[in-house]
Amino acid sequence: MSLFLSQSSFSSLQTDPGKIALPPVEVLKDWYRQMLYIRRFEELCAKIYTSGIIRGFCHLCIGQEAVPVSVCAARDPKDTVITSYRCHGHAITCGLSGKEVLAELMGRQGGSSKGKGGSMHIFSPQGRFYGGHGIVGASSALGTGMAFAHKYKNEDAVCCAFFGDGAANQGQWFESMNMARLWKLPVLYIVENNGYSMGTAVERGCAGADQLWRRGEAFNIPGYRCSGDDVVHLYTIFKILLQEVRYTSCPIVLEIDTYRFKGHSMSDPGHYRSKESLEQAKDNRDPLTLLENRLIGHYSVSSNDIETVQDQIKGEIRQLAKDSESWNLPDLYELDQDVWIETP
Ligand SMILES: Cc1ncc(C[n+]2csc(CCOP(=O)(O)OP(=O)(O)O)c2C)c(N)n1
Ligand SMILES: [Mg+2]
Repeated sequence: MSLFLSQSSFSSLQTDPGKIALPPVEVLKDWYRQMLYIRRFEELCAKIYTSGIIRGFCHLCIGQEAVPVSVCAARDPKDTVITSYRCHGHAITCGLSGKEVLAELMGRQGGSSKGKGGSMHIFSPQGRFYGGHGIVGASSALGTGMAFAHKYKNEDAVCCAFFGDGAANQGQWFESMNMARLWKLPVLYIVENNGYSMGTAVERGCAGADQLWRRGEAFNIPGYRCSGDDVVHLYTIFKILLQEVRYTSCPIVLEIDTYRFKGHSMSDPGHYRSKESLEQAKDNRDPLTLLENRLIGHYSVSSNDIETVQDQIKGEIRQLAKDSESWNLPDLYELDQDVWIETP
């Protein structure tokens, strides 16, 4: 295994996946199903939020669905995932059900954190998913600690630590990179560059905005950049980079160029970007449309087949919405459970 993949090999990988065998059409259809589920699920979250039943924060990943689906398709089951508050997609692809995520958002029993954490605190130790964190950049430092644990316990696992372009300015990431390279920790740092940190465009908030992938260079950490719209393309990249991190036990930075179609959170009116630029992105960069076209164009999947998947998901989400009306609030005794209370 190389230490490390050269930029030219990486670039050729982007046009020709080479040694990574592409999965069969049934697997690609399943990725389509997963991305569509996340999209419809989050549209439901938006609706329930607007009705006042989901309180607090709610950050949607609509437009970025290819990222969580591809990483979970490419990872080894023992690899861990940690991310920011924009976490519903990652939670679902790591194995949490729609009910466990939605009930958490609604503060109901059956939520992954017993309905006491909300949208930003979703966990699944069984799915090797460690949140869901509201502190910008926290996932870079916590992910480094998780990679330390993997190495210390000889688990042969890689930690996939996701965070945003805004978080890439956080000092804790730089301290983490120093330790990760020094101690040779198996962590893949993934900057999900969706163009904005709240309402601040990446060019306005980040020095060297077009080179976030190079921010590890001072620590001798290699970095790569790729587009995040095509789930198949992203899968091949995750496969290769996870292998590299696993066999070299050294960190790597991957910057993914993606785009969110909704506001930063539900309360964002989105005045910082024009309607035209948003519509253009929806027309040209939608991961669902890209995969749909690939399935129809290259794999001879019929439009009827696609419609069947769409109808199934619609039915599942409709049922979830109906079920959610009967979910109960946590019992009162839960109030002081799982909470650290200092006694004198
Ligand atoms: C340490 C810290 N500083 C500021 C905030 C407020 N804040 C919440 S989200 C956000 C923007 C982060 O943007 P980015 O990292 O690009 O992630 P995105 O929301 O685009 O996924 C900020 C500044 C916070 N939660 N934590
Ligand atoms: Mg961002």
